[in-house]
Amino acid sequence: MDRRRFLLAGSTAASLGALGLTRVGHADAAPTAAAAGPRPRPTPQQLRWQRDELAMFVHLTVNTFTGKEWGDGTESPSIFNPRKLDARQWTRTAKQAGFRSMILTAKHHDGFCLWPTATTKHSVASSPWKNGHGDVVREFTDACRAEGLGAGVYLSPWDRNAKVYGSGEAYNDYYIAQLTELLSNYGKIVEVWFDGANGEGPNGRKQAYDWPRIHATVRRLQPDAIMFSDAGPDVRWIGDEKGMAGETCWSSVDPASVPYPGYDRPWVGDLLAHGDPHGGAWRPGESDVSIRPGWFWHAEQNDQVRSPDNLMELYFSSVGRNSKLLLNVPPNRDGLFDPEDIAALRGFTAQRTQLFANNLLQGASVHASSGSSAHAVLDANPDAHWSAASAARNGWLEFELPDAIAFDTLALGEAVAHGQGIANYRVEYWNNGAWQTLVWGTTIGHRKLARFDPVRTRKLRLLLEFAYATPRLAQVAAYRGPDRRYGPGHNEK
Ligand code: FUL
Repeated sequence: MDRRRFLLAGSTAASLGALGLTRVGHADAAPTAAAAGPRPRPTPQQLRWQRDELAMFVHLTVNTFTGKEWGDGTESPSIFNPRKLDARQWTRTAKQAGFRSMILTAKHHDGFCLWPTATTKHSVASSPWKNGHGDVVREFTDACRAEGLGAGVYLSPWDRNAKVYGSGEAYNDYYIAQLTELLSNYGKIVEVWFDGANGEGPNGRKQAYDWPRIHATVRRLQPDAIMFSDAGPDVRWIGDEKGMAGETCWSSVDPASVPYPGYDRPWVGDLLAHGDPHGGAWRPGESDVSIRPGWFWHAEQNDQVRSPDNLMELYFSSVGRNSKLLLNVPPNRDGLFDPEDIAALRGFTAQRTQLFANNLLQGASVHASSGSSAHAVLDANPDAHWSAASAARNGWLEFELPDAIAFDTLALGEAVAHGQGIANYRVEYWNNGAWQTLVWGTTIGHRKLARFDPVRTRKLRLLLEFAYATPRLAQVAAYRGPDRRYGPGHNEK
């Protein structure tokens, strides 16, 4: 039985809402009133950000040397000495693995700054690394540019070292001064990461952050940078640190539902995972997760680096659910990525390259319910797309191949430059003289991936059962993985 259809049969209005569905009787139902207004669309910066699909996080600070995950701010800068630090090794690894940008923890919760800031002595300038003349942010941003990667910075709002933390304006001034240094002295910054973790400072006080001023500083100094936090404003946290976006995942949210970073309510995780089809703000989700159990390097975790298979799982549950994967790879005490992590990334890349090498639907004739350019969905170009007739809120695409193909993976993509509207779809394949359901799903968004036991067919169709706006598809692709699970001789359906 199709478990999700069963679920829907007994769904309450609230649970349907969480799935991004309204209680519609069948595929021809009229759009709801909410669909009538203008729907949000990405800015060019948000679109670029999502199309990158893969970004790499780099967690490095005094914790790398103490073995802690959260420093308490009392660490001596004298322990920071990543003797062989080579940011080009990080960026080469990221580039070869197909990542498009990197984000460095310029300052984590312990308050230690990886650049020689004028705001505090608690920085690399007080460390033995390069006799206090080093600047990790400089080496990192230069190395990103040398590999053609975007450079981003994480600047923890929570600071367990700054004496002014928790004092109101004085800390906001301090934080903005640090932000200003990072955004003024290191060239183009593509993403600024605001962590929602917000505890007490050294004096036991919590800080009220001046978010409007912080955001305005970023916009003024780096107008193209994407700002991340639970509450955006440009992209949102996906609500967990497991690399798992909701199976239903809208890029839109209601900004009032998560008013500030660190806003903690029981339902917030679900809201972030799923988004909101009626939300007025375009704020796609970023899935941050570490390649190891910790965010920072710990020797005892060297044998717990995720396998290439596991990284593929993460790819499917993040990028493959309309999110972006921000994968953390922490440098070791020498300031280098470990061979274990590099090997895992190589395996991950080899699997992706192999799996997505050939869209087996190339060569199919394509027919559509209405609209134009149906063939464009076979093209890898995300700007070329099929659009149904503008009043349509459902539709179908049918693919007929000259010869049967065997495949076990499907990739769908909406033309999200125009927004996200598809709420419900089904893929069927022609099997023994009848259409048979292969996949049933809710949202599509930038990219939706599905894996299943291999099937063999000459005909495939995609039924768009309900959309809040004119259905527009940029991609429909079928792939056959080098599937070790089934092996030769597996009896294909
Ligand atoms: C969390 C932090 O507390 C972790 O240490 C890590 O930086 C992660 C990416 O975000 O909120």
